[in-house]
Amino acid sequence: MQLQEYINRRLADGRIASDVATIINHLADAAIAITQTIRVSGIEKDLGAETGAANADGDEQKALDVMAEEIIITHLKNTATSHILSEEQDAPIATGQDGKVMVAIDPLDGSSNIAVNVTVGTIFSLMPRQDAPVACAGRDQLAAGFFTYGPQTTLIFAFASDTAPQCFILDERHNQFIAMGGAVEIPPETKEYAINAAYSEHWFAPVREWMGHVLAGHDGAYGKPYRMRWVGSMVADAWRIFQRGGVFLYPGDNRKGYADGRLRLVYEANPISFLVEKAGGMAINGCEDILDLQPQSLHQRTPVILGAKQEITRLKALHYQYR
Ligand code: AHM
Ligand code: MG
Repeated sequence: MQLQEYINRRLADGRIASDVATIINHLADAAIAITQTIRVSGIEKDLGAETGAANADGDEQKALDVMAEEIIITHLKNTATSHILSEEQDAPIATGQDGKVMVAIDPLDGSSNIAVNVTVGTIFSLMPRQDAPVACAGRDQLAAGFFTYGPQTTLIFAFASDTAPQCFILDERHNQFIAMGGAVEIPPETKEYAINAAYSEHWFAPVREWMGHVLAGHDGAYGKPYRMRWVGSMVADAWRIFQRGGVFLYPGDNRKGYADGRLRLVYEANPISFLVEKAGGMAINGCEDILDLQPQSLHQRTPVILGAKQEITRLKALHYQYR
């Protein structure tokens, strides 16, 4: 089934509003344009080249960060999007449309992987328009999802009324997203984890203790050996978890400026946590569910610990223990 038909069916059964449907369709068109940019422009241009500018979080902007953001803004301008909140911008972009929806985007997640031809992606979150463009709590998102640009371009998203996310794959012969079969469900148990262990000397006690049990394998408290995977693009690590389970951690640590980790609540943690809960997993910052956090600022960071229920329950208990 094509994405368009899938969305039309949702519209027909009254489960989504037409402005939300249009925005998802335009985001899909933007992702097709970004895919083409990656496939073709990369031949003549270094997509991973630094532009010399930095984004709102102080990260160096790459050529593709800027191109992806421009493409998305162009595609959203003629929808019911009142404001675009971009990870790359200090302030919300008013589109001039009198719409009821705000869209938060991480135009290109995994920027550091552009130069090495590793999967990157676009994350999006649709929120009800607020008087001032302040982001809502994750639980109040209208829809959320992400695209990955890897060997294949894929999409996973869910509307608020959905009980599970739906996955699509881009047929590049016809520029159509086609639904992938099967329910997206994160199994409660796993033997696979993703964390950047290079920061282990800086971790706080709960993550340290959990990792100790994990690394002890058969002899550890969890009694099984684990595998480790870390792509360095959250979208790629998350996509893997939606396909075959696992857990992902970007916890806070005691490096300067990393008490709340690296990932942004509004642009990264909320949309992916929204999908994780719908897929039967859990997403926490330590003691709280990410979706319950009330954003205090657009660029605030949050520790992110998500995926298989059994492991996240263990991690939550450890965070309570050391609180
Ligand atoms: P970005 O949006 O600027 O690409 O940053 C977010 C990325 C995530 O995709 C990834 O999980 C993380 O940063 C990797 O950070 P680190 O290099 O510290 O492991
Ligand atoms: Mg990102």
